[in-house]
Amino acid sequence: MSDYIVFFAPGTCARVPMTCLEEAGVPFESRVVSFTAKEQRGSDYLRLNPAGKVPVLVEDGRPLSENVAILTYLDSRFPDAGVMPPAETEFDRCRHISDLSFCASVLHPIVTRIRIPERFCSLDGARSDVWKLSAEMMIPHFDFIDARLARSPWWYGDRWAAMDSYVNWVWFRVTGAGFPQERYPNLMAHAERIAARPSVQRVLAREAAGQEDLVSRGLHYGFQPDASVPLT
Ligand SMILES: N[C@@H](CCC(=O)N[C@@H](CS)C(=O)NCC(=O)O)C(=O)O
Repeated sequence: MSDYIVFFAPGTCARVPMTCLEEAGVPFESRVVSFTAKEQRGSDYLRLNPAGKVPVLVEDGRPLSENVAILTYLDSRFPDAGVMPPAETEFDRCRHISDLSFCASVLHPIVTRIRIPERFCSLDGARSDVWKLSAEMMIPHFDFIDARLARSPWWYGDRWAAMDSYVNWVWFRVTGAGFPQERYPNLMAHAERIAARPSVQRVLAREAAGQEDLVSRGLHYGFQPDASVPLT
C-alpha cells in the first residue's frame, strides 16, 4: 500500500499534483471520483474535502485539499523534484506560491466559465454569451503567459516546474472547449514539451484508466465544448 492517494477525475486540475508526484518518483494510488454520480458531494468525500472538489492528496490517512497547498507541500516534502524552483529567500518562495495562486485563483475560475458556462447563467441563449465573455477575459492572461514562454522553454527557465503543468492544464482545458490557439505559438510549443514528459504520459495513462472505469460503470462525464461563438 502506498503512503499517498490522490483523488482525481480525468482531465481535471488534479493532473498537476499527480504530475508532481510522478516527477518526484513517489508511488501513489490514484482514485477516480465520478462527477456524474456526484461522488464529490457525497458524505464520504466531503469528509476529505468539504468543498467537494478534486484534487485531494491523502498522506498517511490525512487529507490535504487545494492545489496551491498540495503543490507547496509536495515541494517541501520532495525538494529535488523541482515542483518549485529553488528559492534563496522566503520572499522568493512566496513569489513562486503567488504564481501557483495566479493559476488557481485567477485562471481556474475563467476555465470553469469557459468549460461549463451553463453553471453561470440559466437564461435562454446565455450559455454562448458566458463562453464568449469568459474567453475574452482569458486573452490578456494568455498574452502575458505566451510572452513569458517566448523567453525560455519553461516558466522558470531551463527546468520544468509545477507552474508549467498548471499553465498547461489551463491551456488544455480551454482549447478543448473551443478557445482559439493560433495567437499563442509559445503556449502551443510549450504544450508539446509538456506532452513529451514521461511523468505526464504516466499521469495521462492513469486518467485514461480512470475514464475507462467510469465508462464501464456508465458514469462517463461528457463536456459539450462550445466553439460556435467567435471572439471579437
Ligand atoms: N481551488 C481548488 C479548485 C478545485 C476544482 O475546482 N476542482 C474541480 C475540477 S478541475 C472540481 O472538483 N469540480 C467538481 C465540482 O465543482 O463539482 C483547487 O485549486 O484545488
